[in-house]
Amino acid sequence: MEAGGCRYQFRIALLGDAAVGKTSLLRCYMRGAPGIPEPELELESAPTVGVEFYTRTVQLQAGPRVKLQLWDTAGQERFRCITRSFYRNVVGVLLVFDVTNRKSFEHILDWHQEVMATQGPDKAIFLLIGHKSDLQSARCVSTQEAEELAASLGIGFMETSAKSNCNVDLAFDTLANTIQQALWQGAIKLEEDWGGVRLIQNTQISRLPSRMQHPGPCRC
Ligand SMILES: Nc1nc2c(ncn2[C@@H]2O[C@H](COP(=O)(O)OP(=O)(O)OP(=O)(O)O)[C@@H](O)[C@H]2O)c(=O)[nH]1
Ligand SMILES: [Mg+2]
Repeated sequence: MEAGGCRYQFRIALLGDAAVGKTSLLRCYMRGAPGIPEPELELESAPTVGVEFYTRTVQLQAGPRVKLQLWDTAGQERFRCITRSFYRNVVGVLLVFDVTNRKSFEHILDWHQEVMATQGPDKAIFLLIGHKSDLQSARCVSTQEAEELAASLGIGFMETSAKSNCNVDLAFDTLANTIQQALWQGAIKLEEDWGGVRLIQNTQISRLPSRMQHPGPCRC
């Protein structure tokens, strides 16, 4: 994947209803980043305002390292005009619902449709996430029906928990590896006016995660 001293950056967004656990999932993933001390995991309790982003560099299965730029979006409707403006420039989307919240599952089609309408077909790679899998007794969406929804959309599915740190790294790794494969197979192409996949200089790759609120246009 390296070419002339450059590497790739994949821009990935987490989308889904308010309080499904997007921020907790992402912070749990960031705890595993190299060079970051692992504090006690505290699940997020404050709603996200607008959009926040994080970065983490990962080693993909086929060998290359890529920088993941991870966009955590607010699920609340009142921030939708902000979050919508980011859909076009992502290559990967984690579509997150809460396995104990039926409505959040039913809204997944809307989230998927919104991104597709912005991007056109075949641009973004999606992964459906059934989150809070630790809450088995409160579950109201079965694994089977979520698998069926994912199959009908032609996307992958995984269940995660930030509380028990279950499948968190696997979810992000799976999405990143799928993007990389699509890039190699030519299903996704680099385009100058599209921020989903970008070539970046080696010197710009930071192994430390960063975080910023309301970043505006990003030029990495
Ligand atoms: N049991 C359990 N609770 C979780 C898990 N992940 C998040 N939560 C709880 O779910 C609630 C919402 O979590 P957030 O991460 O803020 O949800 P969000 O999707 O980012 O919400 P918005 O930013 O408003 O869109 C909080 O009370 C968390 O503590 C999990 O894996 N298991
Ligand atoms: Mg949040």
